[in-house]
Amino acid sequence: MAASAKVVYCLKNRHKLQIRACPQERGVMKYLRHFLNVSVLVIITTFIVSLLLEFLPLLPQQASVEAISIDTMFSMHFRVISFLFALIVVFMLYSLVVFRNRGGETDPGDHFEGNTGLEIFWTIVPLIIVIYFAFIGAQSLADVTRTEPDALEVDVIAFQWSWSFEYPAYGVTSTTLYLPKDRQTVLNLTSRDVIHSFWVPEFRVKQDALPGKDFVRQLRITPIKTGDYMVRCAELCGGAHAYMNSPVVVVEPEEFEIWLISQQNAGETGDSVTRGKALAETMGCLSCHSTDGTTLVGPTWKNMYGHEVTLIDGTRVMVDELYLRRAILQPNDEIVEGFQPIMPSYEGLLTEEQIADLIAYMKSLE
Ligand code: HEC
Ligand SMILES: [Cu+2]
Repeated sequence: MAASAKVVYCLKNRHKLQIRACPQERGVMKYLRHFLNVSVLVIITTFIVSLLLEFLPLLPQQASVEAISIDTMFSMHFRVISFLFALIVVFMLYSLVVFRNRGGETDPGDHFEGNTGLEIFWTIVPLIIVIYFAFIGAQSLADVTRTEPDALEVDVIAFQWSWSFEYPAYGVTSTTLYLPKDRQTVLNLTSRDVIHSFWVPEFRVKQDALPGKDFVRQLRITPIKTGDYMVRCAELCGGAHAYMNSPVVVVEPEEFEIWLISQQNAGETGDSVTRGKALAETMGCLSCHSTDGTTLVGPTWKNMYGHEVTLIDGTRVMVDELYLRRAILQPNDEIVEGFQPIMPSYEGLLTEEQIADLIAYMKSLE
């Protein structure tokens, strides 16, 4: 293009090109230089921010198969986010510095009427990216919910404010979730009271536990790293929600078998007090009651038996076996002074023998 033709083109397309200094050719070049500067800065910033996000320890360690597919999506999002961040921040800072008012500039800025080409571009490109993300999101969902035939079944019971884990195929109940490495475990989640949510950050996946037998929720985990983890509740569920943690231990398959056998034996042996102690742990009594004199959500069990207790209506009651029985089955009939009526009833949840074991354990705590 000859210089004069360029000037005419420039004038005609003034609004499209958004050129302040038109028709001088110098203006076009100046404008292009800014665009080049900004593009280079955007690329550099994107690179630095995504490196930072990649190498900062933002996520806990990857301890399950499910974590891998979720983290892959995370890092793709991090890269897109880095670019969007750079696009906004670089343009803003560049304009602030380079186009600042150097004094004496009182003219209003140029008026622009939009740019159809640019608008189509910035609609289509994000649309394609979002559709692509929806696609890999669906793929990842299929990955983390894939069912394997030889999965280990564990029934997880959530309650205020602890967890209980049952292995129905082995008749074992535990307060620690033991899992074999490299084998899929399917967790059947339920709640005894309000909504809780099962979450081990190292496994990434999370699922609510809902009250009611018809609302069993499943979560599948295939651990790939042995070690100690912690399940926490991810749904605000009352006073001690923040302390609703239980240990999760991932072991080699052989070690898992040994643990199962030791648990099965433990259930058969032991006297009433030992069984009662184990029961108080698995039923979650000890998340509200201490055995060493400290007051938790409920009264301590230390020195409880054989002493008088004051109820909220002022009456004094002797703590004997009958009182303990009532306290377990109809906890809200007699409320201990200074406490809230929040203890759940265990009517129908415990056998006569289990109630006797619990009472034997409470009697032993002096
Ligand atoms: C959600 C918390 C919570 C859980 C779980 C819980 N309790 Fe309680 N418990 C309380 C509170 C609060 C009180 C005091 C208010 C009352 O009397 O109901 C209490 C009172 C008692 C008392 C009377 C204590 C006294 O000093 O007179 C006994 C006995 C008792 N609980 C036994 C149990 C047993 C056994 C279990 C497990 C099977 C259990 N509790 C589970 C909260 C809990
Ligand atoms: Cu909870």
